[in-house]
Amino acid sequence: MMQVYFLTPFPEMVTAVLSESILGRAVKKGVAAFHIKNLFDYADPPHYRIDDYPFGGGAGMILKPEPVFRAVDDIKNVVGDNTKLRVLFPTPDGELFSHENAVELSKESHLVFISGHYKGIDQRIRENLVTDEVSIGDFVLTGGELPGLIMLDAAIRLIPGVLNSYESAETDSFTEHLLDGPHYTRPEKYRGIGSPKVLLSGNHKKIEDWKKIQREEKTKIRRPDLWEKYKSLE
Ligand code: 6GU
Repeated sequence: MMQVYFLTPFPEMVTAVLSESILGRAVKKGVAAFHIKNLFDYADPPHYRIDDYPFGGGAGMILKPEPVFRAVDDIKNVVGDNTKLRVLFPTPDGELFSHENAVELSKESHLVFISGHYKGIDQRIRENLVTDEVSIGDFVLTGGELPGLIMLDAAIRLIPGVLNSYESAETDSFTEHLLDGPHYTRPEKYRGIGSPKVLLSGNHKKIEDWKKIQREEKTKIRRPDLWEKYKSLE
């Protein structure tokens, strides 16, 4: 079972997502366990501050090292010294997250996500605790919870037994460096708009050829970068 630890000043944000839908089902199935830790619980009394002004000045507040180091100590005390922790810090200055990263994470036994809502986090956290600094794209979000949850969602759905056959990940976009193609269902004709005849032909070879062409054409136009990768592997 994958053990996932989430360190955050806003635990409710994370709980809400992890208890619903397929991620919630992964817990019920015993595939993953989520441990959400409130960073304020690791701050010092009497003020329980987890952020402070940056040394050297500048705009914004910085996440202090103590709450994060203590929370990670807590995790290490539970899992033991011989357990390898993958510690992820979602940040816009990280490496771009991709399907390959999701596949890699889905095979790990212990994941830790650290999220702050500040201008930054103390560099000593990054250099001494974090193993992966990861971004989900070239835009800036208010905190690391949403991107962390996105990475988790992408990884957990790939663990065998999480998805049922109807939700199968095998023909997802990116699995073969091709985007997913179009899908149709009943009714065959809706508001005068028909469905591709080939899909109703019963000719499996023809259907598979058509689906492949659809995926290739879409990828070529929409994602020339993926298309180059796909062609180089063919
Ligand atoms: Cl991982 N974090 C934040 N705060 N903003 C982002 C991001 C991550 N990836 C893109 N924008």
